[in-house]
Amino acid sequence: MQVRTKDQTMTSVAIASATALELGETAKKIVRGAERASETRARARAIHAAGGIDQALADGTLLRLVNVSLSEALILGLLKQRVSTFFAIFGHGSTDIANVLSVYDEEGVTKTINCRNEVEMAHAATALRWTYGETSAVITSIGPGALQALAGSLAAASNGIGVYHIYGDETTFGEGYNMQQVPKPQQGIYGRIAADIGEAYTLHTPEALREALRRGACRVFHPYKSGPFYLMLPINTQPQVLELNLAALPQRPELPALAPASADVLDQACDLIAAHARVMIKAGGGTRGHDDTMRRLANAANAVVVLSPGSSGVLADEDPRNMHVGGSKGSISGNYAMRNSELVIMVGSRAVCQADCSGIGYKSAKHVININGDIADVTHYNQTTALVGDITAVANALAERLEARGASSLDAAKQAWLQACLGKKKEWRDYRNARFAADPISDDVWQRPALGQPAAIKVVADFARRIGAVKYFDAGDVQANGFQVIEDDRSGDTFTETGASYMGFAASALLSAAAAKHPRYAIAFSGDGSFMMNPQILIDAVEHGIRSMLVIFDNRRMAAITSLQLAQYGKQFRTNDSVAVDISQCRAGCLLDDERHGRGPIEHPM
Ligand SMILES: Cc1ncc(C[n+]2csc(CCOP(=O)(O)OP(=O)(O)O)c2C)c(N)n1
Ligand SMILES: [Mg+2]
Repeated sequence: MQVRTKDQTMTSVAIASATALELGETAKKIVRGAERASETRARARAIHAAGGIDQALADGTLLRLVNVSLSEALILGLLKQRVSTFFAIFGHGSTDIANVLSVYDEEGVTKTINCRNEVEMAHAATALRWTYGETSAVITSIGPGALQALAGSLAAASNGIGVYHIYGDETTFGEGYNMQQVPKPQQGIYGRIAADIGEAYTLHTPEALREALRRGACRVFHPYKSGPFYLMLPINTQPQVLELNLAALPQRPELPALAPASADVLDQACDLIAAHARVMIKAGGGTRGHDDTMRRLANAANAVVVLSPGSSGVLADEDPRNMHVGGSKGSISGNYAMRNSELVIMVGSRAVCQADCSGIGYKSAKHVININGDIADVTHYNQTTALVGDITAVANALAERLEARGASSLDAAKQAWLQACLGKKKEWRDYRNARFAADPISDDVWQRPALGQPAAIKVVADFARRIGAVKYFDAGDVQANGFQVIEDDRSGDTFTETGASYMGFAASALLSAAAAKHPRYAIAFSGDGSFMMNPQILIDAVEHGIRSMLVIFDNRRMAAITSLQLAQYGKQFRTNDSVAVDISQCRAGCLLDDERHGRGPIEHPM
């Protein structure tokens, strides 16, 4: 038997009383936690019942002054900007915000979509805004999850798509580098990396939320230069309670369309158009959605139009003024127009690879008229008449003045230019048709005849057109062949991620349908290499009941790079696969999903 010393006894008593005290504290915390949870639920119910946070504030069911955790305040702030969809993979860096979302989801105010890969969900959020105009937020943990989402957000940054990214972050206590921090004695490294890709704000203090969301709104809802905004959410500040005036949370900015205040610059542009016979319009990615105005401007200026991969459909495929895409992977007609035009009207284009870095474009150009909202982009070329502002506002004003002027002395020469371009368009058509009609070629990999990729893409693109499906294109040859093959009659039917050319975008983009209010039937066009980057969609599609199609153009190699290697160095190196994968077996997941939702199997085009 062991006899206790006095010290030991005292220690035990001390421990016993401390434990009793702690238990009391814990009990109080539990009661406070329960109270807070029920207040959270009451707020969520009020918002749901009123049909939105502004309505609940207006009818008084939601108090203006509330005491809430930073995590809940952030959700309320995003709701104020009409952001209620979250693509999430939670971790120890984001369980507090997850806990709040669980209540708001249950009350039908938010929708949180759990995903299997952060790159995939970043793409889904990008596709949601791009396709449907619906803004969402991506939520990750700290460290690897955040870095994966950050990598994926390059697609949003490159294509100018507004998305919120919320990452768990290191505590503001500065305890030294913890697990999943970058192991260096330096502050806020993740926030700094994110700020280099877009704009970032670290919520070091709960009260800073208002400023963070004001900056976020300006970036995410910027009228022509939107992009990802990163909110770094330290683990320790998430549960901190702040007093918040809900009415003061920044709203989504509503900005009027801008155009030059003086008509002089428009008259200068009209004079230039009248004085040149060979006029072309370069319709960049920014012209998406400005279809009517661009068609009007093309007619008024008696010009031909060269498209970017991102602006397919801005002019209808058959429109005689549509010369299709130009650049290094451009069309015969698009490149002819780019090489021979004397006056270039740039619209919503930032003059990158498919615009002119290929060296194909603008060898004969004497002057540029540039329509763009961004001062750096609008002044990209020398000899520019800069029409700064919103595309529809500016292009309509220009078209109106051109229409009022009527006939130009160069009309016959302008007509001859149009006819020359049309001749090239016919050449391009014939060139494409020959490839569409070509017999299957014998294929070493498959050991049997196989359809060439342009012909195969055409089959699927025609099917998409017939059923009105939205098309997503992945990187590689599939992408380049894709934007040469498709024949859209309006913008918004094709999304080809040419900004970053991120392998895995197309398959991941299908996940956007899980969040969209009115999802369209979607088809992802992916190469085998691209699909292997993000196969998670096969499970996420089943989990979230997505009805869509993933078509894999399987040449068992990363062909775009193989052909570059062959062209540059005469031999391929490590860009082909030796593993035979029967990708068709993956369809089981989709069929299972169809059965689960009581729908018939999807028509299969190939
Ligand atoms: C995530 C990512 N990694 C690497 C690249 C570089 N890259 C561009 S296209 C390509 C090959 C694409 O192969 P696949 O999807 O099979 O299409 P294919 O060219 O064979 O039609 C690669 C490796 C990229 N764009 N994105
Ligand atoms: Mg391939």
